[in-house]
Amino acid sequence: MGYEVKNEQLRKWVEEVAALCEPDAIHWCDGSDEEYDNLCNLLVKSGTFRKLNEAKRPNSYLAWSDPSDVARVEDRTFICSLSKQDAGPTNNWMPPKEMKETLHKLFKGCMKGRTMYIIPFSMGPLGSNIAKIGVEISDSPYVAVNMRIMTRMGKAVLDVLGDGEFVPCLHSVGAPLQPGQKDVIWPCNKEKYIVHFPEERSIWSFGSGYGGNALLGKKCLALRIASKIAKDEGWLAEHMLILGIESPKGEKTYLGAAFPSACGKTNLAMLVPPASFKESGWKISTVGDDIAWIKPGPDGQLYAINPEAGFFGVAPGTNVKTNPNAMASCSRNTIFTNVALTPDGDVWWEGMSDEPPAELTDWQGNAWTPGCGRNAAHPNSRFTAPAGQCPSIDPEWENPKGVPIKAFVFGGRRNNVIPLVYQAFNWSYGVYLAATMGSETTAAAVGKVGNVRRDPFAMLPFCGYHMADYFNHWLQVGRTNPNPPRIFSVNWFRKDANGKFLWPGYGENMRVLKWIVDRANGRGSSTESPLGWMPRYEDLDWTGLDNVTREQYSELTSIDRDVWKEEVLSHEELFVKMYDRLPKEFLHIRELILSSLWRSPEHWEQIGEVNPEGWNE
Ligand code: O2Y
Ligand code: MN
Repeated sequence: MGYEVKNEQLRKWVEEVAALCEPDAIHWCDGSDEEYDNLCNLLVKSGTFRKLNEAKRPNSYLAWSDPSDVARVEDRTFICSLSKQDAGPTNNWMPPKEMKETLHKLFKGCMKGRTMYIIPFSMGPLGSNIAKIGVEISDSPYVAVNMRIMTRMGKAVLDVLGDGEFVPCLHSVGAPLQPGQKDVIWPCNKEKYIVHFPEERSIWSFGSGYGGNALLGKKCLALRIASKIAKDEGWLAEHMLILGIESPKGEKTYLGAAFPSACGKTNLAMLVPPASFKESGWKISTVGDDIAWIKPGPDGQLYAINPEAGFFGVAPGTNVKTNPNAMASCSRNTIFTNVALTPDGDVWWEGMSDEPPAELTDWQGNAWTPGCGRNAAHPNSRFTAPAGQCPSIDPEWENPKGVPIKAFVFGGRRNNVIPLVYQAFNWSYGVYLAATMGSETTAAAVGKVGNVRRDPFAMLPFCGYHMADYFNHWLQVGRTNPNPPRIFSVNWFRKDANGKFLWPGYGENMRVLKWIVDRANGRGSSTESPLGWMPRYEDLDWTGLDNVTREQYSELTSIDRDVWKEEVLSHEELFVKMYDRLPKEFLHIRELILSSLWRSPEHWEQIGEVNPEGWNE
């Protein structure tokens, strides 16, 4: 041990794990630059890492995983609460005792021939009262170096921990080495278990070395375990980016936004405003791209921190036009996983440039040329980059108190049905809209609700307890807060009858954000729709954008009453699964939406409302 460890419980746990896993050596990570360099050199020597061209990509490395270990394994992810009911119908469950027996058998001797790394880490700025400390024990040096980027990691964490409590996170790639056996470049096991014990607040992960399965601070601790802690303690652990928006007058508004994967979450977190907005002084800043921990502050407002210190971003599709800030973030000091290698020792992925390079080595180590019919990079290939390198990083991103949240935004990927943006009438309506968000799995016919994969709050794979209890928890947060953030729904992906996107997206989303900021601060014009408050065409700032016509906007914001009746009925498919714990509010809100959809055009004339763009037809 390179330093003294005062925490008795930690020393005892490490001894127990060592006795179970039988590693050849134990390395306590100190988090220093020297240690990081040594581990990267070790990974280069073992063939897991390739050092990239220092002139093009300073201090950066490329890893190629085993083709069977490329993503999170939801079907192997378990919430082992004491009672099955507490895990709920959307999580895999096994009795904790039975699961521990299975895991003990798998972990017995699983680190033979390997070094066991003790990785102390803080989720959140060191010492923040919102932060939590975990210790990951892993037999993967790849995990140790990624954790150094993704979290605050090392000896300083143990100094803050003292003899306090930590979340034990045990990880093994599940590939012991016999004496003299040569290692493979990406050790893993075909049997995988990602297991959470929410009452005990511990995590066991076996068999995978990849991303969310192995970097246990991220999805496992910061979402699944933290969501349970948050429910017990009265705060929120959310799958949300955190964004700052500064007006030309210097007013700063922060919002949290939740999107399922493949909805442009990283792009929104690092949005570059259109030229006309930049010229008039609007600025966007990034606090976090994936996870938010949100707690009521002494003034009753909700404050959010990003518990992470790095980005584990999807590479394909990222380029200097779609996300220049992400490109700058991974320009140096970055670990790339499963992207392609250029002949001059740099990286490439689909969508990085209009023209692919003439030749590459693909993510499986094979020669690749354009038109060969294969992807050069895996679709889930990643960059692990320090958040502090992001040009749009917010000056307050490491403020231990967090940033005050004025609005929550929820979005899915829907071809039709969901309008561009609307504001929920109140907190409970907002919780309902977030609970019913989702993405189409197949293209829906025009005027039809397609196959929608509901992903409540984008938390379906990440909620560490019963999803209906989670809805109730959100309702309770609203009840106990005198002025909760305003809640909005957005849909950047609506298409016309020819299948063409109606909204330009990317930086142009700023126009919608500006309206959201005004509404969240109690300003901004809108009109009432059956779903909530919506901007009319003239309520958005169109300066510098002339290719969204009034007619297009009308289509983007229309609410087809018949389709919406179908949509509301389809909410039922999610709700029946959890009917025994479903908030009673949801049934009433559903009825209210249905009754609003039934209101006649004459009604709107009577109450003197201006028709918004098309929803009343
Ligand atoms: O495939 C993985 O292991 C990573 S998944 C991931 C990574 C970064 C941010 N979000 C996600 C996600 O699945 O939501
Ligand atoms: Mn995510």
